Amino acid sequence: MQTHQQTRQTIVRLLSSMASAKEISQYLKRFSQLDAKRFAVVKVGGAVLRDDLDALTSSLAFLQEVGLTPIVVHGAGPQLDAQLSQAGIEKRTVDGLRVTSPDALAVVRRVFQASNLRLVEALQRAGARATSITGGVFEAGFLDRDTFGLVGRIERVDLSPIEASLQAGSIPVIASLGETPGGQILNVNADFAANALVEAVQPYKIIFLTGTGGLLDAEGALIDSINLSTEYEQLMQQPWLNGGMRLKLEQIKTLLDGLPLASSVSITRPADLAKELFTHTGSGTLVRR
Ligand code: X2W
Repeated sequence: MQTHQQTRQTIVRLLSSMASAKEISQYLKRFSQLDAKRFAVVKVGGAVLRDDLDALTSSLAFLQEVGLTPIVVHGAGPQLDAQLSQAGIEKRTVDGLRVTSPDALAVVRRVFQASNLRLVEALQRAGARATSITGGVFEAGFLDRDTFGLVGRIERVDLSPIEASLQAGSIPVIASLGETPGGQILNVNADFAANALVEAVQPYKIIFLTGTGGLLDAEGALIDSINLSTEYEQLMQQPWLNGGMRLKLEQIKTLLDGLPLASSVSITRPADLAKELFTHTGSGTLVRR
């Protein structure tokens, strides 16, 4: 685990190796003119929490240091797979979503709490201020109870816990659990949660942090940009586009369709986040409408 000092050193080294000070300061100046409370929504996949926590906390702590406190929402897919299997609960998914029984939900809640705390504590150790938010944001209804069980579709987003955190200069770290008005907790796919947050916050930057660092083509090479208006139909027909990526691309399309034309989504890895935000060349996959 990195200390605050190590975090700063890592970031300084990273930035100086990839961009000129002039380039970075241009971006910092541009970003400082934006409303800092809606700079970015960053979705962190469970695989990133598991495999890349140091780079993740360094990158998020850096954004906070330069006054661009991100809004973070995270999943816990691989952690859930592991803990559910340990509890003897068989995995079943339909259309990429986990069918969630009452027994499974108990594990889901515990794993989300633990993953959330792990990230918050890692951020604090890296010198960042971070607030754990594991409820009170996503009001949800049942997606389709017969098919999925205790899985939610977000119907309303309450931004007040997020605003309170940002007001205090603290990174809101939000778990993708929903709750019905009647108080039933529901399992929500973290990409869905990120999309609902984006619609509510209307951030300048939408960032998905994944283990792969972007969308990969048939040969496993990074696709550095996708223009949905000309490439979407063709991409969706590719046999190599796997279920997870297909779902992600579909959701990004739905998301961007509801946002201003200039909006874009970046899919990158934690170590490349600063490069994506502060350099002309960027990193990962940039998806535009
Ligand atoms: C997801 C929630 C976790 C998630 C699940 O149970 O796996 C549903 O499928 P990642 O790591 O971002 O994939 N929920 C309903 O989305 O985590």
